[in-house]
Amino acid sequence: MSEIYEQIATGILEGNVPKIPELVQKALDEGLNANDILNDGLVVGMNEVGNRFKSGAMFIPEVLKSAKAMHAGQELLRSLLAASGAAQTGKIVLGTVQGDLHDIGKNLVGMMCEGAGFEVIDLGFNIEPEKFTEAIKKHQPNIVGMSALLTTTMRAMGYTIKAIEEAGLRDKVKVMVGGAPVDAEFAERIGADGYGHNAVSGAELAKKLVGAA
Ligand code: B1M
Repeated sequence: MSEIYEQIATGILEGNVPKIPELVQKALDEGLNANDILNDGLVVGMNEVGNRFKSGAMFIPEVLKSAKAMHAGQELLRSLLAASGAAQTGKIVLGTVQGDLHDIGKNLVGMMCEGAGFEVIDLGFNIEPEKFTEAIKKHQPNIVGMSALLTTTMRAMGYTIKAIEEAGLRDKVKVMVGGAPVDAEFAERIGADGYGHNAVSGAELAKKLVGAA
C-alpha cells in the first residue's frame, strides 16, 4: 500500500480534520486515483475506527472526530468521483432512515451513484417515512435508496416501504437498501427491490434497477 494511503488512514483514525484534506490533495497531486484514495485510505481508516469502537478502544467523541475528518476527505473527492460518471442514468432519492444518524456509508453510496451518472437527491439522515414519500412526489426519482446502520433502525426501512405503498407510489419507484446490519434476505422480506453490500455494489445495483447495466 502506498505510504500516503497509510497516512490518510492514520489521519482518519486520529480524527485529524485539518490534515485529511491536505493529505487527500497531496495524493491527488501525486496522480493517485480518487476511487483508490477513498477505498485504500479513507475507508481503511474508518473501518479501523469501527473495530476500535466495537472493542471499546475508542469512544463516541473520538469517533465523531474521525467521522468529521472522513467528511472533509469525502468532500474533496466528491466532484472527481461524480465526474467519472457518464450521461444522466436516472434519479435517486437517498437517505438514512428514521432514528439513525449514521451517514458516512450513505454519503459514499451517493457519491458512487453520482459517479455512475445518477442525479442524487440526498435527504440526509434521520429521515421519517413521510419525508421519503414527499420527496418521491416532489422529485419523481427512479429509485429510493435507504441506509441503516443500527439493528434497531433497520425496521424503519420496512415502515418506509409501507408508507410508500400507502401513498400509492410503490409502482413508481424501485427501492434499494443497504447498511452494515442489512442483508439480501432482509431486503427481500421487507419488499425492497435490491440490497447493496457496499457503495460500489450499491451503484451497480442502481444501474441494474434502471436497466442501465
Ligand atoms: Co455508531 N454504531 N452509534 N456512530 N457507529 C455502529 C454502527 C456500531 C456497529 C458500532 C459497534 O458497536 N460495533 C453500533 C451498532 C450496533 C447495532 O445496531 N448492531 C453503533 C452504535 C451502537 C451507535 C450508538 C447507539 C452509540 C451510542 O450512542 N451508545 C449511536 C446511535 C446514534 C443513532 O444513529 N441514533 C451511534 C453513534 C455514532 C456516531 C454519531 C458517533 C458515528 C456516526 C457519525 C456519522 O455517520 N456522521 C458512529 C459511527 C461512525 C459508527 C461506526 C464506528 C462506523 C460507521 C461507518 O461510518 N462505517 C460503526 C461501526 C462499524 O460500522 N464497524 C458504528 C464506514 C462506512 C463506510 O461503512 O456505514 O457500513 P457503512 O456503509 C457501507 C455499507 O454498509 C454500504 O455501503 C457503505 C460503503 O461501503 N451501505 C449501503 C450503507 N448504506 C447503504 C445504502 C445502499 C447500499 C449500500 O443503498 C441505498
